Amino acid sequence: STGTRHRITCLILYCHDTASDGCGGELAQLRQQEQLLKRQLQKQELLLRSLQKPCENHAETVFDHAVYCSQVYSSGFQSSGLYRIRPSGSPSAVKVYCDMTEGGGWTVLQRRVNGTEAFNRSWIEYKDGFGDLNAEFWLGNDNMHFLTTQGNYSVKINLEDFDGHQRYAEYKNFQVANEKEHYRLSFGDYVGTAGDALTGSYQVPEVKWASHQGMKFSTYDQDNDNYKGNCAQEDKGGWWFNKCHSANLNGVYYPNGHYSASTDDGVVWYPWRGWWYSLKTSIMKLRPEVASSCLV
Ligand SMILES: [Ca+2]
Repeated sequence: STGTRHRITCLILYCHDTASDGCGGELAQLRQQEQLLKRQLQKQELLLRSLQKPCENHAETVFDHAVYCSQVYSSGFQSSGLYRIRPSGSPSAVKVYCDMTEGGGWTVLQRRVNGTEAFNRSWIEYKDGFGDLNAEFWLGNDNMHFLTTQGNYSVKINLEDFDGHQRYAEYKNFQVANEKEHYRLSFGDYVGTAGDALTGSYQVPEVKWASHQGMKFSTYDQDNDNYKGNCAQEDKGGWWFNKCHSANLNGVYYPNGHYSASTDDGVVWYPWRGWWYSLKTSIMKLRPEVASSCLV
């Protein structure tokens, strides 16, 4: 880098003295090279710091060059935990939990593991996010919007029941629109073992009311669903309700799985365990589609 800087200085002087043609091109090329080296140096310094202090809290470091966790991962940070990244369009850096398992580089959007956090929250709470990033939380609808509009993202949903069985559902091109559009949800093709709850296509006649494709977000204090009543109020959590749902991962946390209630208000993924079983674990996480194929 010092060599490059020296050459730039020499060229500036030379060009100034001789007013020679063709200098501009070389100068621009060198400046580009200098920027590249600076970025590489920044990455190396971050990596070095992490190696020197493996227990350092990464959440104090802003990864300015990282707009999602997979970039943190490819910079050499391969332990799951808290990081500060800066998604494009986001007015400030965002503290996120990066899940570096399953190929690494997942930005976690939602986590339910034990029911300590209440999910029956207001519009503003879902907008900004709530909970503890190391435990149960919702990352926030604004953050989800900034993250998912940066490119093509896949969402992976990891589910577990109270018998320790695990299933997953993965959707391509997962996108959350902005607040003006009520955080409307859209997603592409499904792969997985838990069943395609989001399209509601497991039973054709139900698609009309059970699909979450294109649905707006609703909370108890903002009803944007297709139901005459208020799904979010009845099901006690914010979600992309239709009339009302075939998946509601923000429902009431029941500690024993099977439950009975006046309505299907549990942590539900219908095609796997039905409406009257509330799951033990739910994790929703994002990764850019291009990176996922490169990271394997
Ligand atoms: Ca309604």
